Amino acid sequence: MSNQSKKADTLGASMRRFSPLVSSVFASALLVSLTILPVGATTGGVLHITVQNIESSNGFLNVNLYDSEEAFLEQPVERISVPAEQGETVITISGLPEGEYAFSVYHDDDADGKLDRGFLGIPKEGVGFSNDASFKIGPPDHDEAVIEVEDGAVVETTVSLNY
Ligand SMILES: [Ca+2]
Repeated sequence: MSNQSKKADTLGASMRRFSPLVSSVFASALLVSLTILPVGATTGGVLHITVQNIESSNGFLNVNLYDSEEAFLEQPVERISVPAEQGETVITISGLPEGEYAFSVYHDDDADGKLDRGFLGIPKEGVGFSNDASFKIGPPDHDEAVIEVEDGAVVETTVSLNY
C-alpha cells in the first residue's frame, strides 16, 4: 500500500516535470482536431481589425499577432501584410485558437518591410497596438494590449495609427 502511494507520488512528480511538454502536445492535438472539424462547425475565433488614421495609400499595413505575454513583440504567431489605403483598412484574421492575443500594426509607407525609425529609435512610420494601448515612451504592456478571443466568436477591434 505504502509502496503504491510512493509510486503514485513519483509519477505525479514526473508529470509535473513534463507538464510543459504535456501541454504542448495537448495544444497540438487541439489544433489537429480543429482542422478536421466539418464545415459549419466552429473553427476558432475571428479578429476583425479596423485600422484608422492611415495617412496615405503608399506601401503596406503590417500586423504582427502575438498569442502570449512571453511572445509579445518578440515572436509573432502570425504576420499579415495588406496594401495600405488612406483612411481606414480592415484586416481579418480567422481560425484563431481560443486565447489571449495582442498585436502591433505599422504603416510600412516606403514598403521596405520594416518599421523606419529616427532619432532615439522613435518610429518614423505610423504605429498602433491592440486596444489602442498607449506607447508614449516605449511599447505598451502586454496587459494593456491583450484581447480575449473565444472559439466561434468574432471580435471587432479598432486601432488608430500614430505618426
Ligand atoms: Ca518602412
